[in-house]
Amino acid sequence: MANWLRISSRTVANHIKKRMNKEFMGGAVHVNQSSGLWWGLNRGGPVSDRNRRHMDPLAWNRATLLCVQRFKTTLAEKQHDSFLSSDSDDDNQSVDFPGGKVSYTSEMSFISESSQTRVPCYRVLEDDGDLISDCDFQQVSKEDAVKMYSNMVTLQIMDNIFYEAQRQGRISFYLTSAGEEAISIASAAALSEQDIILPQYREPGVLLWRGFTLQEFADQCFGNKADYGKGRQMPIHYGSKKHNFFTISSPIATQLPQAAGIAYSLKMDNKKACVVSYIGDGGTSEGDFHAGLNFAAVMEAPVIFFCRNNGWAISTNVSEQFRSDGIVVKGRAYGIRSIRVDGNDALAVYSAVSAAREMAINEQRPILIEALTYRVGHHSTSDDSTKYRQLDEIVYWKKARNPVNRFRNWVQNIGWWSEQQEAQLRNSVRKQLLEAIQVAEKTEKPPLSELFTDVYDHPPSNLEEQEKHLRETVTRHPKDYPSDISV
Ligand SMILES: Cc1ncc(C[n+]2csc(CCOP(=O)(O)OP(=O)(O)O)c2C)c(N)n1
Ligand SMILES: [Mg+2]
Repeated sequence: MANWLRISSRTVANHIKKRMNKEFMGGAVHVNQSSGLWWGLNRGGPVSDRNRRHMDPLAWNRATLLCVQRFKTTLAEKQHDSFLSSDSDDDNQSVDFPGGKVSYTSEMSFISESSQTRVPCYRVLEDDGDLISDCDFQQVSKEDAVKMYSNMVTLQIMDNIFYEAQRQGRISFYLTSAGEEAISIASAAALSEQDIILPQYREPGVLLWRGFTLQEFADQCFGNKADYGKGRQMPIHYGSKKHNFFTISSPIATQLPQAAGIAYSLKMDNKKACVVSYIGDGGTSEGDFHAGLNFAAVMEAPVIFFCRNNGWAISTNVSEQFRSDGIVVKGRAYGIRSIRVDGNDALAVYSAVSAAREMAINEQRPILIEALTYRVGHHSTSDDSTKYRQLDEIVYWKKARNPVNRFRNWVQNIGWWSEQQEAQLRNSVRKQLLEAIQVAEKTEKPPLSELFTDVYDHPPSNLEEQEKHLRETVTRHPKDYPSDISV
């Protein structure tokens, strides 16, 4: 990660193209150009039809049946019977414990803390957008590919404009998806609207894909009376019942055990849908990450845990966050099928999520996806990331490994996108956003009374006291509060 940008981004991209080992935060990872599925490795061999262009998740599932095992608790009486009757060689090699039979060994050997090679990273597109030959991927329709790319550009412009609005003091806070646009949008594209989303906070792209309007984003960020949260949450805490998108909650990882529970309810109702819960690399250090994965595995709940490993948890680098080979290896510890994917490759993310969704629903099981990527922006508007990381590192990811440029090259190379469309899209989105911001800014704030509703049926006396106190304060210091708040 040293000499980041002494050479031009194009040179860097070409240089990288020639290398099989890609740099991600936390070390180099071998890039797997075929199926690359971690669970694929478990079943004892590569995909037989290497030229297969269109993935057939069901066929893959059939191929994995051998490794789908659940260790059964041994009944005491069975243990006793087998102890009395057993004389086969096989039985001499293994021994029963609660949880099932295990083989034994007289050799004292500890399991190594890591394997010799890192789990490979599945990718479909080269850094310059060229399709890797002979790779397995889920074909995307022209309509969806154009929508994916248009949404990525929209997200970029939305981030720039809202970020500037925060710098101008018009909104109190903002957080961008820069560098991670492919993750939220390509994963959303691979899902059905019925799938339930439990986000962390860097996934507005999922909402964009599902049709949340720029006005709805602006209303939430400005906390006006059109905001579904009634102005009670910080900006970027979006939520939409209509789009099956749970409202973002600031405490990290709380969404994971909730996701396991919601997925279990889908299972009980025999729904053909799954839950998708996003989490950052930092979030995996929370107890809720482990509780969520364990619950989902034991209950065989149809949930995709999608970890965006972007190298940083605010100022904490992944090397200080965990000692393991990232997140993907943690799946196996919980009995969860897992894959590592290049999060800056929209086609790889789309393909992996499509396959994961099929498996989660058809086999009723959780799946873990670790997407390797990089947070190009500051953590939020409350952060200055140049205080703890090199500027040339940021520039390298922004230019040489940019997921939006990479996908654009692909759609443009196959003739689905043009320079003219690009210019039109950028102009139109920018105009729509500026209008949305103006409308949101002018829209009244929710009445003060709304601050105290929707939690208690009958508000307790201390809350009533606080409400009275707040009204008095606003009346006494009108200059310190927005003039359009009705007291
Ligand atoms: C339970 C909890 N602990 C700490 C925080 C403060 N906090 C907010 S974001 C963050 C870092 C999260 O990093 P990561 O999960 O990698 O997500 P990223 O910001 O990189 O997308 C922390 C520690 C919090 N919100 N909740
Ligand atoms: Mg992170």
